[in-house]
Amino acid sequence: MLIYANPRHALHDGRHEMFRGRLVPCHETPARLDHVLAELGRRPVGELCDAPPVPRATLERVHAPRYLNFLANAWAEWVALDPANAEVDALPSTWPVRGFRHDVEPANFSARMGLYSYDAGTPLTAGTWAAAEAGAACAVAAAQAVGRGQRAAVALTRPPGHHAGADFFGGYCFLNNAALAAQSLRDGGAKRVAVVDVDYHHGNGTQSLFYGRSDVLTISIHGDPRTEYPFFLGHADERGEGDGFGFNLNLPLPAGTGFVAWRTALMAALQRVTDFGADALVVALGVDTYEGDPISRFTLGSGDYLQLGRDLAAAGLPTVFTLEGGYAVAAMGVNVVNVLEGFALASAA
Ligand code: OKP
Ligand code: ZN
Repeated sequence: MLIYANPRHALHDGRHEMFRGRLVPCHETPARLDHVLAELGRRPVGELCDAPPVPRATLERVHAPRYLNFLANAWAEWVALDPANAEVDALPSTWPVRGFRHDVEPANFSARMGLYSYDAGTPLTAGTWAAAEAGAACAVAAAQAVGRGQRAAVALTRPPGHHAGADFFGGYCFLNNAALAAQSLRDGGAKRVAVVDVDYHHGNGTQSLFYGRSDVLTISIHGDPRTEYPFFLGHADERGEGDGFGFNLNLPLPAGTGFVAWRTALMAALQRVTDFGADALVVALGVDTYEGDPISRFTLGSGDYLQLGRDLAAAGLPTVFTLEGGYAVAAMGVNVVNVLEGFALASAA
């Protein structure tokens, strides 16, 4: 198993997210990945590798050029508004909802923050673009390694990616690493790619990117959006559109769901992957399904992640992992490495 760890992840270090009318400390912190790296030091389940830079054209396979331009320049524009902004995170506060136009890009910076986002929980900071771009490079490198014949590769990165769409950020995500991996696998010759998103939150960005396509099957197991973030997508009746009809599967589960019921959903997901005839699998790996997660409400235990790894390996496919959520920071290392170790041991057997 090859592991591409984002060397620039800590450059994205948000101070605050908006929560119930207050700015509260960010849940999505550099310490999360540091704990995974520390646990990998204790249990080296794979080989650490460096990713080459990702070409702009590769990012444009998934993301809109004007969105990429905005992200790459946003911090400089924010500080140009007022030098004092260098000490403040940029957060959006106005959004073009139903009836507003999306085709005209405003000149106003705050307006563009709103055009290219969907929540106020995702601060843009001095190092956001550098961290996200280097993370995307890890996802693409992992996909290319698998395309060359590696059984598995990991993009060990943050910020996460599965909430980011073609031209929007949100849910702590800027560039959709899982989608970039899936598209890179396709561009490398895989005919059919499946994305299985096991993060607690629905992978709305990934779903939206492939919703009209039959070559990339998207599946997400997540907290029911009637009560759980991201609220406005992720229902079971979202099955795809046009050519993509039948190639999106949502498996929402109620808050409070434990591993037995969760694993039943996982088995349904993996059966669908098999029926689809996938050549490769992308796992959007969030461990915010953990019982101790501060913002999520499933009750998986640390040992359950070993079984998740074994179950994913049993699908028998070349597999790319991208790191998504997980906010019980101290348990994060054990939980993520358990998945990878379970996978590695089962795929070697
Ligand atoms: C990202 B990932 C109000 C709640 C907003 C956003 C959760 C993003 C989860 N602050 N929470 O899927 O783990
Ligand atoms: Zn999540």
